[in-house]
Amino acid sequence: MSADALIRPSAEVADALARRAPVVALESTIISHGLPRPRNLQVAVELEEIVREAGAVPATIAVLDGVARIGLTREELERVAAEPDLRKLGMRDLPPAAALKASGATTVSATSFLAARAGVRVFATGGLGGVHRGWTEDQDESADLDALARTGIVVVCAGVKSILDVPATLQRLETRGVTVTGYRTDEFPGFYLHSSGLPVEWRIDTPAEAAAIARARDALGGFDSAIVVANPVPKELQLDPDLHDRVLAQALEAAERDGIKGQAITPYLLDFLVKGTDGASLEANLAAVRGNVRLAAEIAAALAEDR
Ligand code: PSU
Ligand code: MN
Repeated sequence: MSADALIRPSAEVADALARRAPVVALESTIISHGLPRPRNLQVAVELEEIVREAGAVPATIAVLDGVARIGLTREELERVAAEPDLRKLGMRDLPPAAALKASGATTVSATSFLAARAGVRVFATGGLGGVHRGWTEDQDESADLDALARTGIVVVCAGVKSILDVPATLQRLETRGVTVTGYRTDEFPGFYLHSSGLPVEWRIDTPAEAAAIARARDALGGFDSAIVVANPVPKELQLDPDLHDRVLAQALEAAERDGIKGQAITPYLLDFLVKGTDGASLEANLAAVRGNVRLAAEIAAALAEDR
């Protein structure tokens, strides 16, 4: 088995990579597990369009029948959006998925790993996974953090999901050597919220600066870690902070009562928030993702310039 047999870029993505044209990786777990149907398919298509409008090639990543696909056709996107019980694949799930010819949506950890292996340098998502509240008991820390600590990619996100223990997550990112920057902000974004209220040490104001940081990392050598570009949802599109805090408290209580743990907890909490806010959290989530995808395309273009 060779990597070429297991990681397959679409013809369009392969061509763009060969021409050194800008490519943006997109994850599929947000489609399959993070958003309600049938809106999820619409969003998946819309995100690819945003990348194209900004002059880059989208590469939505998923594993289909054991092969990691870098760039999906419309039919394949439909499959990811519609298939019930599609697996959620983190980085550690990639070997069994490949060997057993399974299919699944890829999380931030698996998507960044596969994107980097395929030569894609920029990746956009909503909010990163991280350290869960109650981590002292459950030790639940998303594999996203470890993957980002050893994958040389630029990941554009609206911070980490606000369902998490955000200060603990930022601490882990520091410990694991992941570079964190705030895009046009001095405060770390709060996913559904414009700000988490926590400071971010490096502020950048242009896609060119993000690209320059990635180049500097590569030039220094020895770094195989991600650069996080934390891009806040615009204030006018954020979820109402009071509503956020109230419904999140209910969601955490319900998860505890229902004994939800492990891989199921993130989709459970996100879904609870969508229902408990009458869809307002979904709109804020989508606004954040759209902005991240657009910015990722601009950074990919800036990185492509000097080649
Ligand atoms: N961003 C979103 N919605 C999501 C996710 C990210 O706006 O659903 C997904 C990502 O795939 C991320 C995953 O990797 O949630 C984290 O899951 P866990 O906490 O189980 O590691
Ligand atoms: Mn987890």
